[in-house]
Amino acid sequence: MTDRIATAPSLTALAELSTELLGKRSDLAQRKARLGQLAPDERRAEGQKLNEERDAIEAALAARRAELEAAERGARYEAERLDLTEVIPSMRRGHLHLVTQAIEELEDTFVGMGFTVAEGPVVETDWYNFEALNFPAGHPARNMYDTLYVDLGDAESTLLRTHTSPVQIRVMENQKPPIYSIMPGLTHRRDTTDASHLPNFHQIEGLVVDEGITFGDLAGTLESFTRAYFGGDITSRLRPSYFPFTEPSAEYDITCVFCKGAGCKTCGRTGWLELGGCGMVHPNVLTNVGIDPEAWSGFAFGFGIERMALMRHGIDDIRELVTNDIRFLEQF
Ligand code: FA5
Repeated sequence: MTDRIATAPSLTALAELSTELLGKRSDLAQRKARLGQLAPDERRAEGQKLNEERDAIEAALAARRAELEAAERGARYEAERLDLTEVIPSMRRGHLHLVTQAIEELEDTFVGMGFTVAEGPVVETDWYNFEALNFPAGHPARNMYDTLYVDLGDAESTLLRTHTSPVQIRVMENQKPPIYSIMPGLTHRRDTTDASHLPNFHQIEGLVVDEGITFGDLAGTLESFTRAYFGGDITSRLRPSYFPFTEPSAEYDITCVFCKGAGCKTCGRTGWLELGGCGMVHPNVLTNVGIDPEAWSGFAFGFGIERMALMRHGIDDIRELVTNDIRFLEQF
């Protein structure tokens, strides 16, 4: 009997056992009911025995109840325990996107070379994006830009700027030379996405207008920039090209960062990678903004920021920059 009490697994089981052993239908209760039928001597003896048995059962129940209650309390304390020494890691902070980092680093590099930073609108008029830059209506060079037009005003009068060169015009309208400015920002073209093209990308424009500026100043500035931004083992070269707003015009190439000039698949075995265009500001452009081309001369350049970020970090697919896979972004 007392064994069953001592091994009762829970307080509920113990309560059931207590009813079974002491309740109205228990053996004890039935024996008590039969006491009246016994002779007086037997009744006393049996009565005493019943009392002793009941006391023993109650004592065993009380002992087991105390044990079970203590165990239950212990389990609850354990479950509710607060570990005040636990170190909760602080909230994980994100960081700037690789393209934003590139914009900031480019700005820092050029500011360190004496340039100021200017900005212009992303939605532009035909005048700023083309006309003032010496692309008259119907000029074939307009086809170099797969333009996205905005449904506003006359047909094809408002557009998403295809390059940052319109900001050159805005800077020259607002400021007299000498001008040493860079103009980073978002640009759009109806280009199909592939490993080196996005329809939405960033460019950084550069503009210098001062007395006696020559092509040598352009080449020297770009070479200094190349070494400052890409590091000492990367150099630059200029190749003849054409833009309506610069004359002469050139393409700006840097040593292929993947093969260091030896020639590989990415650079088409040439050892060079093209980053953007540049040239001497065309006299017509200076005239369009009221600057006398006989008194002032200047150079301009415009580079793709995503492509520079790819080259700086040796990434071979521009789409990585917009897929936003956290495992990629966390590396930079
Ligand atoms: C221009 O946009 C001229 N405005 C550059 C310029 C400025 C020339 C000042 C002379 C003076 P281009 O179309 O080549 O040129 O574009 C310049 C750079 O932008 C390219 O070399 C490339 O790095 C980047 N770029 C162009 N299209 C894309 C694109 N779809 N996706 C990513 N980058 C692009």
